[in-house]
Amino acid sequence: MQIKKFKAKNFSKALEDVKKELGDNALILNTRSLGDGSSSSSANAVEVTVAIDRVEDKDKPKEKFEREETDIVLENPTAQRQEANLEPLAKETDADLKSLLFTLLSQTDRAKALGLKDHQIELYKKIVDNGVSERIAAKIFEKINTEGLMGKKSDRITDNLSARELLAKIVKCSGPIQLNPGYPKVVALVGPTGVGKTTTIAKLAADFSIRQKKKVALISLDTYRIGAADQLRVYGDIMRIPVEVASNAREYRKLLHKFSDMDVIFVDTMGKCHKDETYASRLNEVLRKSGPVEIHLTLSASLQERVLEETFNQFSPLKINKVLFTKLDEGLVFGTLINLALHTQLPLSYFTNGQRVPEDIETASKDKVIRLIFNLNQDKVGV
Ligand SMILES: Nc1nc2c(ncn2[C@@H]2O[C@H](COP(=O)(O)OP(=O)(O)O)[C@@H](O)[C@H]2O)c(=O)[nH]1
Ligand SMILES: [Mg+2]
Repeated sequence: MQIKKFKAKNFSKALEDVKKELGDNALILNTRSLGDGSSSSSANAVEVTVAIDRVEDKDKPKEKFEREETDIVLENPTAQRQEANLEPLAKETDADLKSLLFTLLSQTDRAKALGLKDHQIELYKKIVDNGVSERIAAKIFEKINTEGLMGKKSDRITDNLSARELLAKIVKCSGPIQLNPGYPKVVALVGPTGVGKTTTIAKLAADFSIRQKKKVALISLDTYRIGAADQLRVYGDIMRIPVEVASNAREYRKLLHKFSDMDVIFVDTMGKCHKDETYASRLNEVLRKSGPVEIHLTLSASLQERVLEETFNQFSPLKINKVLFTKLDEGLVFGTLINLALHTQLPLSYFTNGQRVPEDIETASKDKVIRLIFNLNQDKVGV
């Protein structure tokens, strides 16, 4: 790989020179103005630095500049999972350097280097600024540009719709909790302290008991004996539904037996410290080994992606079934929902978006995720 500088009167002339000499495959690393930028200051007022594979005879066909490839196969969940560990596909020594340079570029230059058309760069930025990983965004545009989605030509509106469609494919939603015929459905919420598990259980319990007229019981699994079940008791008293506390597997199984004529049993969990590495496996002992249970990992949309991934990893000994996102009202970026969906390969169950019990909860939907990422409000369907 070589680095080459081009000086010219202005950027468009410099880019014209780059294109003339190196074709479309040069990667713009940097641009800067020389002198004070006034037209009279210097004949060569700007400088554009580019990276190229090697200087070629311009009449020869140019080799394609290899950029960091991001091959998320959107239709294939197994492949998605594998690709989640993004390894730069360094086929040759040069590739390492290229990928390093690629990460040093500005977001716009990276978008350009990915071959995005001008009207796509704005859309790319919008998606990435809202937290969708660049790896996913790059793959989306690669698909748009290679497959001509929807059989239409690429323009701002078509590409916007295609991007939404492709992003939506990554997210899976489970729909509301399905009850069992004739025996209780057991649903446990696990997750870090403070994400909103107890509040969410109160919302769900209200929905099933008051709106759907089902028989609901609540169990607080207080394995640390810290007496934190009071909050749940208050909700139980208001809704007139039974609340019990279990401190160990034996007590928990007794309660499951006691509530065997219920339609649904919600299990609230609490842990003093989720850094405790044995926590998830201890919960597993109690929850999984006591009969069928649907475990919803409860995560707050206001947490950073790194924390969300770490939490998911910490809780994965539990064999989580679904992910429930709380505090959407406090989230700043929502691309994390897509990134995490790809990382975990788990369906989303519910979203909560406020502290009000029972109102602030809804069944998770792809549509909502896309509206959040594209900043579209409820009834605005345009682009
Ligand atoms: N803004 C907002 N706050 C929430 C939401 N859900 C729960 N909370 C608040 O988060 C705090 C912790 O909730 P709690 O249910 O006790 O969390 P837990 O420790 O996971 O059981 C409380 O102040 C709740 O009112 C939500 O969707 N949005
Ligand atoms: Mg709680």
